[in-house]
Amino acid sequence: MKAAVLYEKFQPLVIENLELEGPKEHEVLVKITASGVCHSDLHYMKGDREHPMPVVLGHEGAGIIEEIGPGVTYAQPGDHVVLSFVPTCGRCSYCVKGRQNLCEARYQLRGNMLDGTTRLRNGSQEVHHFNGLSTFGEYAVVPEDSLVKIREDAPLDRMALIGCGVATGVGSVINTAKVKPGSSVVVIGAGGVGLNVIQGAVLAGAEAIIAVDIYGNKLENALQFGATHMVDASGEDVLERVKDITRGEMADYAFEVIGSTDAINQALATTKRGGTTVVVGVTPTGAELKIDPDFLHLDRILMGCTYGSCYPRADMPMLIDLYMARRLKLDELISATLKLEDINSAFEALDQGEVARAIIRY
Ligand code: PAD
Ligand code: ZN
Repeated sequence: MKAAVLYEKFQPLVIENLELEGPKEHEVLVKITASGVCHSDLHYMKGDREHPMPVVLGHEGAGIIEEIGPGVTYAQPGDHVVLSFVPTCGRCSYCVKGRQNLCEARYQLRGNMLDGTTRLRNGSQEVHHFNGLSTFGEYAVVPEDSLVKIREDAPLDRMALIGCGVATGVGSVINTAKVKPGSSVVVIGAGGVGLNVIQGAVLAGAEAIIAVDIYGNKLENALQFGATHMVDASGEDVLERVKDITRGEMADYAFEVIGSTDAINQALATTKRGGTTVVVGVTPTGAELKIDPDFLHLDRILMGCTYGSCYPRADMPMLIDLYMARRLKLDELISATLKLEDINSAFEALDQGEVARAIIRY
């Protein structure tokens, strides 16, 4: 099957014909229909984060089950699925206490399947999986526990976005921060995930939703997704603008959706006493955050967030129902649809701030 392989950081992806071994116990073979191009993949290409290589990246995907391995009971060939970049085992202490996004299984993957081996190879060379998914290939072998079955009338290309950007962005508002109606919310970084934080804030009934970005096109997108105010961080004083908009109080919540320690500090500074800052962006390994503890002393909360604190099998079908009921925007998120062969230009466009979300359609 055709797949995009990352051999080394700072190098473009290479389209290869890889061998994909069939599914083993509790694994399935999925025909990928579409995959979103997320900044988390780009972090590995740019060396911000390390991963065993070579690797087939891609963690925001949807598809159709082609074949099931021994012992699989959750799904059948023909089922439509969104892929979760965290497998949820249902048995570890995190899963049983409702913290499925933190499941132990996630930390067993380490670039392989859950049994510690890989199904991907290029001739004699082993190729690694990414988050147990590797959606930048025509097919993927994934753990049964990474599957989320979805309704069949939902368009499978758009469903890919549910697998990361939507679940993360909307979830960070609803599950992580639990934003209350009438709140003021600052969203720093209006990209693929940030736009979903914005629409999550709309769903939560936020009163003011202040989008902050450095590109005019991103801010225009933000308005379309429900932002009430936009702040151009390339030319405006973000703190002064938030102060004005919130009548001097500053915001109840701030979300950092870039992956920059400067932006985390900026997010913290935009919150009022008792306010909450949520770090959604993924910072480079080894980054250090410097904050004045006095600031936190005033009942401020600083939170991390992985995968929108979601339970994929409960939250993703719910998000899809909202989309089908026209209460959630997905079509507008997709600003480019490309073939796998053009994946490097999708990453360039993401890096240059030209797209909300690009998807690869197979
Ligand atoms: P993106 O590139 O689509 O969005 C980032 C946005 O930030 C862009 O619109 C940029 O223009 C904007 N930006 C850059 N610098 C600044 C600045 N100084 N001030 C204001 N805006 C700026 O990326 P994305 O939305 O795909 O991902 C965003 C981050 O979220 C990234 O770090 C990614 O790895 C992380 C992420 N986290 C999770 C999670 O589980 N926590 C999941 C998915 C993505
Ligand atoms: Zn992602």
